[in-house]
Amino acid sequence: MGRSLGAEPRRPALAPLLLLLGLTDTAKKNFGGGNTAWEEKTLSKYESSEIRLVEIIENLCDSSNFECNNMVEEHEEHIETWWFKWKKKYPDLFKWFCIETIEVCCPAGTHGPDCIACHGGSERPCHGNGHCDGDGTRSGDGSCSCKKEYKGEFCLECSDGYYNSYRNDTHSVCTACHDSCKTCTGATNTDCKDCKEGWIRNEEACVDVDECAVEDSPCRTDQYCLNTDGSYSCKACIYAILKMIDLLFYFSACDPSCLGCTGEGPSKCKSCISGYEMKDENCTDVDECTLSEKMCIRENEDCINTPGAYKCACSVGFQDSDGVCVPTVKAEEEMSANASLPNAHEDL
Ligand SMILES: [Ca+2]
Repeated sequence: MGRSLGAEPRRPALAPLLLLLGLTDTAKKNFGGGNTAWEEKTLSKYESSEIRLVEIIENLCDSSNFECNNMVEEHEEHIETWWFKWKKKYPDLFKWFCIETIEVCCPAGTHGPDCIACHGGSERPCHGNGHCDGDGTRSGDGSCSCKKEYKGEFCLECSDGYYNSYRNDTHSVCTACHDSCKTCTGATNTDCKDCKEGWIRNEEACVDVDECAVEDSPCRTDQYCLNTDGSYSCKACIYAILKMIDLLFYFSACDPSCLGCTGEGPSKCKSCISGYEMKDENCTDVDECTLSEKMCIRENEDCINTPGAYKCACSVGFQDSDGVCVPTVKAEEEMSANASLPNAHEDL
């Protein structure tokens, strides 16, 4: 006699089972009409059928679990015995087969040849905060590998960086400390026992170290220092804006005239390299040629301002000859030509 089924709620589950039996068409026909008697008959037959047994054996292990599949294959006759003889008395196949008959498994929370309790007890091995070595098998030593928040033989204590937010004899909950604490007794930065690197203790709490506030910036001169909680970073002074709109590219940079900067962009120079001066918060080229002190002192030479510097060069019509500006050959010719002409204006 098969078990009777609660027809209504179990009906949808019948479809895949009947498919297995190759009764798809019949199933469809009968499901619509709700032929319950037919269903029950088919199902009870199926429940104790060899097809069902094969299906159970096939699904006992994960297909990728080689060891488990091997074991099942090796002990297939046991399972058959259970199916035809012990199923009613011992409905839990896993328990009957793996734990009691072939003695490969142990009940959850126990381990070793005699299935003894894991550390912390079989009810909640490792107090629920770790994994018991050999849990559910005939091997292992029952010791605990704690989750990262926990430590100790029984996973009741908190790791560094965590504190007990709840604790009694059997339960322990460890919660992360504030970012600034290496170890702590509570959740905020006033509960730190030790500060983490990058943080320093003032009277009551661990506070961020401002690495950028020091005279000597930890960054290169073409970078500025950006303080962050627990650390700092060095950012490039130069910044670029790439605009793909209208295929225009804008490139803007903290000018090479910057000697260190306090932020991104050309207006954030700390000071200027020589040849530049700070004007309206920008490093601007100094026009040496307009300074009251004359830069180019030779005769017949001009001062030419350049970005960050200046040049002295012979005036038009003159050329450099051993450090002296002398009239060019062409100019000389013109001059002599002029000299040889009768002076038309002399009489005026
Ligand atoms: Ca910092």
